[in-house]
Amino acid sequence: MEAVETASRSTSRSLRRVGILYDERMCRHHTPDDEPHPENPNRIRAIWNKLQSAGISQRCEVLSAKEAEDKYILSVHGKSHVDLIRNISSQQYNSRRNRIASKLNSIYLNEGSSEAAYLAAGSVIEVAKRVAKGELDSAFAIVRPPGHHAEHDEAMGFCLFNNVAIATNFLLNEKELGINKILIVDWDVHHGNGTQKTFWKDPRVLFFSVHRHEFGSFYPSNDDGDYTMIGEGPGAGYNINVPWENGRCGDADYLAVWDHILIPVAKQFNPDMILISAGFDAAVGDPLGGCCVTPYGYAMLLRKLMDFARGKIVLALEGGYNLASISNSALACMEVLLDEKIVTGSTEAYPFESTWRVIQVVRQELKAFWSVLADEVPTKLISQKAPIPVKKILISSCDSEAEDVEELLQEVIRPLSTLRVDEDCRESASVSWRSDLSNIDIWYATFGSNMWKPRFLFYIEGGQVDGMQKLCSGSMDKRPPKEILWKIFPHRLFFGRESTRTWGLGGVAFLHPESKNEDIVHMCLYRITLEQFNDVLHQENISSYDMSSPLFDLTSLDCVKEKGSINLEAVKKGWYHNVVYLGMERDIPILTMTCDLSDIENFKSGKVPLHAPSEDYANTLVKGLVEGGQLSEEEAVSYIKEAATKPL
Ligand code: X5A
Ligand code: ZN
Repeated sequence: MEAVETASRSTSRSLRRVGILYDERMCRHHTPDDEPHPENPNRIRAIWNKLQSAGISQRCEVLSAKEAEDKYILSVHGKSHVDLIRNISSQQYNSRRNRIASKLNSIYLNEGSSEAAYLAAGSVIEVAKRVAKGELDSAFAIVRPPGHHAEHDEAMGFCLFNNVAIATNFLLNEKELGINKILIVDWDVHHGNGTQKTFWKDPRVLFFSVHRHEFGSFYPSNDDGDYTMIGEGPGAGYNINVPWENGRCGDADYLAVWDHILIPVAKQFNPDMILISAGFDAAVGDPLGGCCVTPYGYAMLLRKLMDFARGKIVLALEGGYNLASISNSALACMEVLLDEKIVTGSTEAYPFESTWRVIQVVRQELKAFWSVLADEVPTKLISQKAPIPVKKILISSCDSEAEDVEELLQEVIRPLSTLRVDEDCRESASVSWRSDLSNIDIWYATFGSNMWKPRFLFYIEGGQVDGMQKLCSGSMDKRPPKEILWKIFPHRLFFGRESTRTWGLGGVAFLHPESKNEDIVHMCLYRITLEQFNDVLHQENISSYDMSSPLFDLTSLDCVKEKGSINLEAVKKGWYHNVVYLGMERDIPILTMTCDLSDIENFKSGKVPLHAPSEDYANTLVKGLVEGGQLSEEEAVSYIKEAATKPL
């Protein structure tokens, strides 16, 4: 029976047996109120749909997820962590879940999180086992939540269990599988801190991670991902970090690292199996990554690894937040696993000078352990470099680029013309209103934490500033404000509401929408486009509104000039849904966003509490005011204090 069935299928199936695992149950992990979040269920749905419509899944063995057994998870995580993740979705945690999540770094939890976490870990075990046994040649596990940031006792960076680390230990511990040496390649744009720590002293596992680092300022924002972190004791030399100094790295940079570090070392290490922490957030168009690896680039990176471990390769999804980019990248990888398209060619662009510098320091650091790294990289090669990125590095943890995705794609030759990022990675529905409103400038007048410029820039560029719990998606148009101006207005500043996700306990700033002569408020005005203003409004008033049409358009602008303020129905639950007109400055309207008059009544009656700001929040306001040059630190502190204590 079995033989007959296999034979009849083999016409459509690939000669190579490739496994693919997808399971809808992993979509049940999502934000509690379905607030928008980059790590959302649509990521794996998008990949799965793409692979189905491209006819890929039909040529693969399709597997469904299995929950990991605790004993396997415990090979990586502590008991208390496993207990927490197992129980977090149970009823008795209903009231505590959000509080627990808010204490963790970049984590949300809901009633589907436990099951998804167990399934993600179990799925990577499942495909890895089948590849190890030879039932499959290679496989891709389309899992979430991702895993590589999760540490022994800590969920972080959208990760609950470290899926790849758990599967790696599983393979090593099942002795009869005959897998004694494993190469983990982590090409997610973030450092795989959890995986690194798991195998820090373990020479059976060669952990290789290439990631944005920017001298410790890119997430997870510490020195763990530095090139000096090479492992310890018997594991010394078996941990290799390639830390980018800047964003915008693309195919040429990654390929140079492959050719001059990873591939030679892989040859010498000679792994029995390769696991790839396959995040696609270094892909062109990713909102968090700010890099520009094309699907063709990913195909090349994978192709070069297929020559090792007799092609026994498992890919496990990690990050990747642009649905079109991750789908196309995953498709390109699947075509490599199926070995049906020949991937050749070269990229036209050169690596950055910084890339060659990083390659050299990594080789220097590790040459005592890997003789293949001993030689100097030929000067002739190093002289082939792209200009240094022009954009200066702020405190930024995100560097999403000003250029358009299409423009970036022009930089590389794409031999596989079908494998390109669709135009609609700029989000399909929203089109014409954006170009219309992108030509209109307004002054966005800020009175809260947005007065501090680095903070405000995250609403434009995306990412999150240190100490901020919430991640900003940024604006679609990432051009910085054209001008900044400070001004005083006759309005009342006050603080209300009990706590926020971003700042914890304490009130946040509001502006009384009506003016009064005895009041003054210091405001920082940013000249941005009306399109950007819409994206800021959206981020300040988190809701499920999809931005297929603008929140505030030209008609609203006319209306607000006439009436003084306008309430935005689409985001009426947001705290800053009232747009207030503050006059003109050099023929450009000044707008701000705050609560509406009915909220003022509720604050006055005590129905909604007035509340002094937290220290962190107040400090951010002071920082903004002082950097803006309007007030001395002392004056700023007392200005905030007065606003926080004077009755409404
Ligand atoms: C798996 C992954 C990113 C976390 C970023 C938090 N995590 N700001 O890509
Ligand atoms: Zn990532």
